[in-house]
Amino acid sequence: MDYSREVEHSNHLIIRGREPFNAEPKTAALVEFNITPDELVYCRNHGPVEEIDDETFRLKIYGTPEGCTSLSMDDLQTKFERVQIVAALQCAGNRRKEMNKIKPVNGILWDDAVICNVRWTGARLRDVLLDAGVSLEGAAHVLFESHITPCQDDTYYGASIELKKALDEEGDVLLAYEMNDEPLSPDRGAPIRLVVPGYCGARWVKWLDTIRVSADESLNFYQARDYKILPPEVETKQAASSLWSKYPSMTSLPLNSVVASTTLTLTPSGERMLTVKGYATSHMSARVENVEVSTDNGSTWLPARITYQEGQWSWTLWEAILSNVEEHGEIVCRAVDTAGVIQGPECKWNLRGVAFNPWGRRKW
Ligand SMILES: Nc1nc2c(c(=O)[nH]1)N[C@H]1C(S)=C(S)[C@@H](COP(=O)(O)O)O[C@H]1N2
Ligand SMILES: [Mo]
Repeated sequence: MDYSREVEHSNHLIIRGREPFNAEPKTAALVEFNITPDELVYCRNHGPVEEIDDETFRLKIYGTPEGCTSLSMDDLQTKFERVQIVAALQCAGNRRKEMNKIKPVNGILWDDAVICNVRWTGARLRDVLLDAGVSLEGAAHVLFESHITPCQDDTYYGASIELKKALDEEGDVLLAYEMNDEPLSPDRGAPIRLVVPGYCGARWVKWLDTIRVSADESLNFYQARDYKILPPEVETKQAASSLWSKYPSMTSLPLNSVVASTTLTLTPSGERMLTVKGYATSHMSARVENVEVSTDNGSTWLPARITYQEGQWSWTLWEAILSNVEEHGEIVCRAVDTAGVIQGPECKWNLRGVAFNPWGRRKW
């Protein structure tokens, strides 16, 4: 693959791979911001990151009365309502390094910072599909493709979501052209990236150039033969090869929480205080309602204070201040959602190391 036109990346990230460029920030730095600044947003790529000329760029939409319609960036930015939403973007492989300790998994050994929370601006996918007059007869899925840049495992990067999510007025699926009120950077998929609030990062196609509707899901590698939770007994790539089609592709990630930082301080009277910070995310069917922490491995829990949550799709930031703690110990955290689901202490192993969500843990 040709990486000669690769753009420069943020130097605030820990590099997990150079070609393709894969990197994440330090988790402790990440949770200091409600809205993640661009230089702390992780980069997850299956191919080179290139700069696309947005003057000549056109987004193709198939299935219109003409067969295919194409939109320029100007069309997208002026003909459709400009919609802004705050949404967390999280890679399905977040926390993979921890799952790898149970038994080796396939994939980049990500720590727990392959997540960000930013403000996206763009046109609603719904508005664009309806305006283009796409025939929805027999359709159940919307397919997204990026042919502009190459990728590792297929001839193009592709994904799909259910038509229902795409057309849902509250689904907030966007064709985004700005992040944090700035035009998208090449790293974020400029000029257009799909934003699917509540779904794992793999569906948020960057450098999006083609949209179509279909009765079936995308057959692209990243939809059909990756990003799936295989049962624990599937232990090798070879065993997995004939099984991918039997398991559903991932949509929303499960309830999760992570301890991002611990700071020990001494009060004037010599008492040790521990400040603990972290983030939590929920499955899209609910919101994080509260987060609890424990210094005795879950025998007793104390409530953390939620310091940030915004709209329907943001992450949740939390903080807990514990007094009179030992000099060293381990803090664990768990999230509870509005549907009453409590994050559990363990999570089953799976070959691709996705959706890892046991209690968060950090030693101090
Ligand atoms: N075209 C394209 N889109 C893509 C990818 C990719 O490799 N190519 N990676 C996906 C994955 S797995 C994730 S987690 C997110 C990462 O987005 P980011 O690099 O902006 O953080 O983009 C998704 N969209
Ligand atoms: Mo991902």
